[in-house]
Amino acid sequence: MSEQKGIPNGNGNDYSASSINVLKGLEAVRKRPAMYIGDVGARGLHHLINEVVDNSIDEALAGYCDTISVVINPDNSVTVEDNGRGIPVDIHEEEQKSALEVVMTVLHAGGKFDKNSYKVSGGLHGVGVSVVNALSEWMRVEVKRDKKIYFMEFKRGDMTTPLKVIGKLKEDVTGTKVTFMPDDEIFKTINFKYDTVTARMRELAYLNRNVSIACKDTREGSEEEDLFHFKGGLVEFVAYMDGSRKPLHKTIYIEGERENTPVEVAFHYNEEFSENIFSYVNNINTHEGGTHLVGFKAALTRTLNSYAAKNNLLKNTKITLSGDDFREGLTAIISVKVMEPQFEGQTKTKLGNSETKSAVETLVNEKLAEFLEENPGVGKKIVEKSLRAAEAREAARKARDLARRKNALDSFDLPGKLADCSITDPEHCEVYIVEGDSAGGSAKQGRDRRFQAILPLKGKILNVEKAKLHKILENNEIQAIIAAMGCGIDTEFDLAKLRYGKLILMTDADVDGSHIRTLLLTFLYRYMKDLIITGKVYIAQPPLYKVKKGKEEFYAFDEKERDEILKRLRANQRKATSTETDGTEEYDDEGNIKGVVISRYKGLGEMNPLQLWETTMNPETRTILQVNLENAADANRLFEVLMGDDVEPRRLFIEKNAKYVRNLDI
Ligand code: 0RA
Repeated sequence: MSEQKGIPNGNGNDYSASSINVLKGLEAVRKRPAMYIGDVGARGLHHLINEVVDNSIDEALAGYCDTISVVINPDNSVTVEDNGRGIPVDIHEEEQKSALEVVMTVLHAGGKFDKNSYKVSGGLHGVGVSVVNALSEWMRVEVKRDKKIYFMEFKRGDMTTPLKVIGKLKEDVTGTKVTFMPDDEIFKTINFKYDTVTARMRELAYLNRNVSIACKDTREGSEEEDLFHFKGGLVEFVAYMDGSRKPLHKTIYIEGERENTPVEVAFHYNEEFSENIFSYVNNINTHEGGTHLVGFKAALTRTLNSYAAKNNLLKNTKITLSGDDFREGLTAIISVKVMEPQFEGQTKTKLGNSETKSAVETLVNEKLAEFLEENPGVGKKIVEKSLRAAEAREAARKARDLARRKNALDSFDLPGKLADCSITDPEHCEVYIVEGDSAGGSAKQGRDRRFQAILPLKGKILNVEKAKLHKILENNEIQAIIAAMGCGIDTEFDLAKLRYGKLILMTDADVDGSHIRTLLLTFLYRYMKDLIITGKVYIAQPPLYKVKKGKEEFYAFDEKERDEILKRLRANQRKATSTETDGTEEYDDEGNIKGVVISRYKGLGEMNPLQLWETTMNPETRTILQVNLENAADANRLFEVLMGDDVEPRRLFIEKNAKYVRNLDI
């Protein structure tokens, strides 16, 4: 997960009817980039790389490419190279231009060549390399084909060097090399983050075990490289997802094709309790699941239940095993290829194709039954684990009933310490979850009570990564959060019942604060994931420093801002002293301006209500960070690393990210 500033994405276009039809081709892309790549922030920027790589992956899926490299060059341009067939260079009949030029300059041209491929339509991916070309200050393409090296160059989508041959090859090697410089007229930032690039490349390498992907950052001072090639594919991916969680048995791997749909599934059970299923369609993570996920769950429940019955494993118990019981401690990856995927849902990441459900369901039913026959030991372990889950579920139900009787979980009975707002339309209100009673007090006094609610929390909440659901539900702080949000949790989660449009976490800018924030995020991630997926979770950014000179006060959110304020004050001072003639020494021994007091806020509680409002809560002036599920696989691992058993990976993570501490919020 990563964060983006909580300001609207895109480039502020208004879609007035008159301008829509006039624009054609790549000009349209430059006019409304957000329509093609989602936004013009960091996310959209990195999408450019993914778009080019997706084309290479398509070559790999077609069976022609097994090596891809992604290099961030010293000037921050990016080179993506593959050993596929190379983009065709012959004259394209319809357009009377070389195919290469068409692919680079006509929207969605890629698909025209190859109808039998698994292209993604509707989602963000699959818009074509021409979009990347349109949004690049320049782009150079080299194609190796017919023992020749062809070259072409573009500026902001326009061809500046027509097709030419720049070299001859002795051997019949083929491939495509694309280098592009993102256009800083379009993007808010053109600074690529190596970690964001590798997260996606690692994921692609796990999903496509025949492909090796090399990544390299060659920018001065940040040199790094990685090679991703996982011959075990999804089986290795499951292990990666699990981090230090211990599997109960060897990973089950199922592969096959039903109804023209290639299906691949890998899963195992671990000693923990959380359910971690990741589903992909054409290499795209379907956060919201869909028919492939439904098919998998149905097959799992059905096959395991009939296996348990057939082998008399439920003899001495009255318990019936539900689907949830069969998914406790399950880590699974489902990857399907769908020719014409239909995406639905809030974020267009939910697969709608009904034939995919039966494809996955039939294949998994069949192959899992076979596997269990051949591995009775594994079957027994899984059923036993599920029985324990069912018992715990029963205990959780009792705890929940108890809690409900205490009214803590009922949405109409709000927790006593919640200071609610007066407006009731969720769209227009927000809740601050605040660390500690004293900060809670300041926030209550400082807020705009019409639309801002405050929920103070006492101390730490439970680490949900390590606890069973019934224990979690007994925790007072968690009960208060659930009750205040009103939307339920887990299988009973209902976004429509959410009482606030924004959930803002406000913790101290110290180690404890960041720990509490991680605990809260872990809870939200595990039990109210849709809040994160739909972008409703934010992190408040209280200032770190106050600079005071006489009656004037300035707030700084980091060291850089603090130093800028000091510089400004110093310049003003100099101006003032040069016109005065008394020659008083205005600086102390360290060169600081006299009369300036810098204080570092240790906690939110140190700010008075007005200061808290001005710096952190006033929507007109505050900055809040939106929590995004950028890469589900890595977010999952991150929580495991931060909240799980192993100390060493946690230490390494914190060490590596120490310099970004203010952004450590996953
Ligand atoms: C159109 C047709 C063919 C391949 C490609 C495009 C292609 C595009 C990219 C972009 C990056 N790497 C790529 N590799 C291939 C089919 C070529 C044929 O039929 O020979």
